Amino acid sequence: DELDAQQQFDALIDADQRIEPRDWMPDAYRRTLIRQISQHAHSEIIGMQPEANWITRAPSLKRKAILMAKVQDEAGHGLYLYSAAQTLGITRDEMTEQLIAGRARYSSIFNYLTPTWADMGAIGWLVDGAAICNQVPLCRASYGPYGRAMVRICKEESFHQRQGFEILLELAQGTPAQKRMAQDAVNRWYWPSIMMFGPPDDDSPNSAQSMAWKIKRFSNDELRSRFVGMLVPQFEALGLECPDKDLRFDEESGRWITGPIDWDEFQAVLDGRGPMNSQRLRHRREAHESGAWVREAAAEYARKQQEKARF
Ligand code: FAQ
Repeated sequence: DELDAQQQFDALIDADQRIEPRDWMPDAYRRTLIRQISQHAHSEIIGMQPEANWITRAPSLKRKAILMAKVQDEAGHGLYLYSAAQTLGITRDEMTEQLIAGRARYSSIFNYLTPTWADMGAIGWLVDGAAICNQVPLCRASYGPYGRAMVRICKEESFHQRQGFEILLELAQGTPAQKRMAQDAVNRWYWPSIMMFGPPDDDSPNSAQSMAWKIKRFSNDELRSRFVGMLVPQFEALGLECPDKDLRFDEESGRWITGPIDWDEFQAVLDGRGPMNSQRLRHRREAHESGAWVREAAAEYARKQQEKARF
């Protein structure tokens, strides 16, 4: 029977059909999805912090409203993704526990500082830009609930990217000091955003299997190359300089080749030694603890409603 089920699963994947929660799936497929989707959800939730840092200091009421909406969108993305992961048999409590205990991964990118307003522009342009490049192909991921969650998330990410680009454009066309601030933020976020795509292909243990299962559709390096290619004309439109002086288009492979990437820095951030790792986790833990009464009240309310419904 297991053999039959495996054949049916393989046939669905071959035919580019979707796997749904009630379908049989190999354990390793389930585990891989739980890993990727929960990491992705945690990234959205931790990813609220670098920008939330600027909500109270946004330079105008309009900017404040836009930034608040963006940070709320990220909370929403986290919730869809936790829900998608729950369809695979893990609970929200388990995932939260893994995150606040420091046992779960979330994107390296959210462990960097946001010292200036221009960082809000650089995050929107570069971080959301990288997120879109990586996530548009995930709309076709073989697991139904993940792919469907991605569709809406990508639409919102496009708006996020535009708002970041527009912040940078305004600064780049402002006073010399504002332009310097924009360039400085881009210099600090450029390389970390390049690293978001994950390790190089020959050092990416999960890629081959995830691509065979059609969870990932392109390799880390393919997506990274596509992303930097997209940035080139946008740097020009902004009138800012690309920090990668060695960036070039390779005719033969049809790919953009970046200068050397500091993979030691990437590894240090993954190991918890990035500039903001401990603060991000501490903040998440405190928020979880101070929200305990809300969870208790909600559970008690649900219990009372159920009791009422019984009579
Ligand atoms: N950071 O074998 P691979 C956003 C880990 S966007 C930390 O290549 P895989 C929007 C990887 O987990 C950010 N860890 O792994 C937003 C694995 O470790 P493990 C979130 C990383 O899974 C914008 C190991 O290295 N987006 O949140 C990173 O095939 C602004 C080996 O790597 C997603 O999660 C990294 N950058 O490929 C929100 C997208 N890269 O688990 C707020 C979905 C790799 O074996 C504000 N995820 N690792 O211990 C993916 O597409 C994939 O999981 C990759 C990694 C491409 C990230």
